[in-house]
Amino acid sequence: MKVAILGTGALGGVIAGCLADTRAELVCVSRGRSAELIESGLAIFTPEGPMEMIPGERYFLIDSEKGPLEEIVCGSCDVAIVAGKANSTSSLSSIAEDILSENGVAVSIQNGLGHAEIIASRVGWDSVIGGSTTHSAWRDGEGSVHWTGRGSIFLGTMDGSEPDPTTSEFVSLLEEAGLNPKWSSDIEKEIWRKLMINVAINPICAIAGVRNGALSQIPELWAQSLEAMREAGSVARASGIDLGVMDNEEYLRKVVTATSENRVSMLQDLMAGRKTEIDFLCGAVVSKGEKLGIPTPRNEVLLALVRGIEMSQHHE
Ligand code: KPL
Repeated sequence: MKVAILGTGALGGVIAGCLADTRAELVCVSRGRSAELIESGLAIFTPEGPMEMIPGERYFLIDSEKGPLEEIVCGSCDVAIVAGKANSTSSLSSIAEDILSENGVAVSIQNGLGHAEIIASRVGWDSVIGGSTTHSAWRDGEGSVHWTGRGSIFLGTMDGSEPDPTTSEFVSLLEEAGLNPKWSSDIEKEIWRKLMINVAINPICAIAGVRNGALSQIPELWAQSLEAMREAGSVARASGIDLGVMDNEEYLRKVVTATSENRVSMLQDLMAGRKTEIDFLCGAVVSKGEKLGIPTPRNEVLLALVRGIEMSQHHE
């Protein structure tokens, strides 16, 4: 099976590194300086400590800034995993369109809402599966990937149907790679559950400039997080998502405890002067809330503040 990782950053790097230990053929897509950094190999620090080095010969590297895809990879991949930042989904979807074989499937494991729709607009709904992940990772300035927490990769068809043969083989491959895949008959629920965590943790830790663990040490921050999460849950339910019985506080505490030493991805983006994923997180909650008549004042404030910080860093 040939798998393309579109956006070989922190999480994409974890996936590439784990798949490198399987029989999969790998194509890694990265951009500019990030591509240069992994040209000769990809270093991954596992959650348990030891570092694994994946030699550059183990994958076919594409620098997406260097013009059109090489003929040799066009139409050749069985799976395209969209793992880049939320803002790159459109450009990565067009690569997915070119790189996938006829029966190939594309899956987004990114944070936020709306990725499946963007990907489907390029490859068609029949070739899209939904995804979400609870693995956590960050990448340092030398391009090394630090896998900070083992989690799962949730996958599921958008209409809840059974997986096709390519998708089933892909799930087995992720299992073999130790990435702990979980098939879900309600993938939208998993995407929303992850969104609820992201709106609770990402903007607040990014604005305060603290590691995730600070949320449980500062009661005032904890209260803001829970409120942002509650609003997202109300919007999810009003959108028809069956979240089931969910104890927000218990769920948030579990994730914050497991990732207490993490600098949330939004904080890393701000520290590096990059645009954040705020529009796909609080922005998505606010706009869906507006359409459904559900007030989301906490998400509105967080959206405004993060946009303000982005502007202060001279982003257009
Ligand atoms: O998804 C994450 C992120 O940093 O974007 C969490 C789960 C909050 C871990 O830091």
